[in-house]
Amino acid sequence: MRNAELARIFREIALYLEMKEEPFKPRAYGKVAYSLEALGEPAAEIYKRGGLKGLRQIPGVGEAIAEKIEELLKTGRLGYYEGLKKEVPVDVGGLTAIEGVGPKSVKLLYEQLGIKTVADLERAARAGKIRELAHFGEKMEQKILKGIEFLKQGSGRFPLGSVLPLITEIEQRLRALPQVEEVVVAGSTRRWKETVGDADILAVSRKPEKVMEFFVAMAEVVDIQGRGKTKSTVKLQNGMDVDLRVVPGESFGAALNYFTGSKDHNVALRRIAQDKGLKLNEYGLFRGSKRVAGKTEEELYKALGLSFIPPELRENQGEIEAAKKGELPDLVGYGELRGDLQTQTTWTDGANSIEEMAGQAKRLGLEYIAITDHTKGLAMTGGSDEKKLLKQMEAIDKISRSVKGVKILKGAEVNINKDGTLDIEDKVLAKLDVVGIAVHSHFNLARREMTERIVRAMRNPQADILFHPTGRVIQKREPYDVDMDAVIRTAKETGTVLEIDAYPDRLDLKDEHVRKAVAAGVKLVIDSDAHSVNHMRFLEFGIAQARRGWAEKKDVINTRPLKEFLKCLKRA
Ligand code: DGT
Ligand code: CA
Ligand code: CA
Ligand code: ZN
Repeated sequence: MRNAELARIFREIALYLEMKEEPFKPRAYGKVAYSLEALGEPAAEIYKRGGLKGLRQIPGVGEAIAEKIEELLKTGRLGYYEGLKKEVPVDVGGLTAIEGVGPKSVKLLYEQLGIKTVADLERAARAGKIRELAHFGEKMEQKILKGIEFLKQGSGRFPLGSVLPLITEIEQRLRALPQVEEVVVAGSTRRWKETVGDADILAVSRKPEKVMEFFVAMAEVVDIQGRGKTKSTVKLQNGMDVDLRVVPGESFGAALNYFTGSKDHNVALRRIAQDKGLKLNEYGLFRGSKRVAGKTEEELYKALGLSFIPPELRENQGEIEAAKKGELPDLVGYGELRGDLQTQTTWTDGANSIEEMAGQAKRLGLEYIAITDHTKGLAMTGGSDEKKLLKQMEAIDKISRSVKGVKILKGAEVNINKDGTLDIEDKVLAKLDVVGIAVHSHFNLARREMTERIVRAMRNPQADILFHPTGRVIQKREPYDVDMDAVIRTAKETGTVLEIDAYPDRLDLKDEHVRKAVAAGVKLVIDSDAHSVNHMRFLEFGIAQARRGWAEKKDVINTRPLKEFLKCLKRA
């Protein structure tokens, strides 16, 4: 059983326990789901190596949960989970994915209308049955329908973060075959799009039949959609399709370029080739029947009179014109971050202690990490009030005396109240090293009110960084209705930093907003928003997002050494 599947089951257990209004337990199971998802290796491997004791090393996993993981790994089933499911036999994961529908609503909907699936709910809402229920009403009915529509738009696509580990694993398996000379993942995955429709893998081999034979026989394959000598498509257990193409070495660059896309980028490149009297396709760049380039992408771009365009920019959004003039941005690089400015710990809803988070930052080669637990407005996470925050500052001072090699900054993720004030007093905020502010409530304000609220909060002299500026959660929650141009203007005016939240289902700012912010000269940070040590490696998704938004190293202030970073903050 894969980590993603284990995580799904524990997340459902958390939802069922919340439905039963059990205290504490839902959060504990939720944390385990988080940890499993972000684990660097399969839990099955950990179990094989270290048994129950090994499993208990996973953050948030105690004895009882370790035994449950064991049961799942050994039998593929879990009695406890099946018992919960029997009481309320519904698609709790699917239903709660709809914005505004929580576990308690799911229970009511099941008990009163027998609703088990999203399709049932949609039917009932369309028939006007939801508005008749106590606690629901017509507004809620409309909201549910809107939420279902939103989910449908995203269906069939997968957040990159949820499928990249599997895609990479398949890539590595193929690379290990003796018949394979080279393997690269192309398509939207190589461009680091936030969601992918299917995975496109390219291999160089002189024995394509053997490679295809291996590919279609992989354990995850549930259906072979097509099988040819050089091209096959399979559907995996998780519902995602994977295309594999085997090409000869001399056209590898051209094939890689073609299958990396985007389609619009390809079309524009082909036009440039035509203007030069050349022909470009997935086999190479040709003058008549003579191949003038195609072995590498570098020689291909060069032959077209362009500088090399990094995959993250290939969306036909001006990159070709810039490459022609030699004016492509010098993108911020993977591995260039020196700090992480948003992390949560066991002080609120994180799975790891301050020491553990700092230790992980150090292992990842970071020089500084800010601890930014939630504040009191987010009561369900045990958010800090002034007193607790001061206590945490003392704790950090103490821990800092023993933890060497990484600077622990005192921070907070402070809630922006409905009126744009903050939920922690300024004089306490002034004692912190770095203050992040974020919207966590009243998501549905009208555009003007929401914009004024956020702008007012940004004008607070204590507010260094605006965390996840639009609040969107990919395929789960739409961004709040806010005028991003006004936010970007205010950031510039006040020196407030905008965050790119690297957590793979947020990636907020999105690429086009990053690009606008960069153009306006606004400072950015890339943060993991880690709720467990395993989440810190998500930083690379944030770097990819920054690159998709044309950001350079100078635009991202946590590429700088600590002192310089701190000088970039408003309060410095
Ligand atoms: P996705 O899968 O929807 O996330 O997006 P992509 O970009 O991976 O698209 P996909 O898988 O349909 O095709 C992979 C690449 O192959 C695509 O980025 C560009 C190339 N390609 C596919 N169809 C066409 C086409 O009709 N014309 C051109 N020029 N290129 C195409
Ligand atoms: Ca694709
Ligand atoms: Ca494809
Ligand atoms: Zn949190």
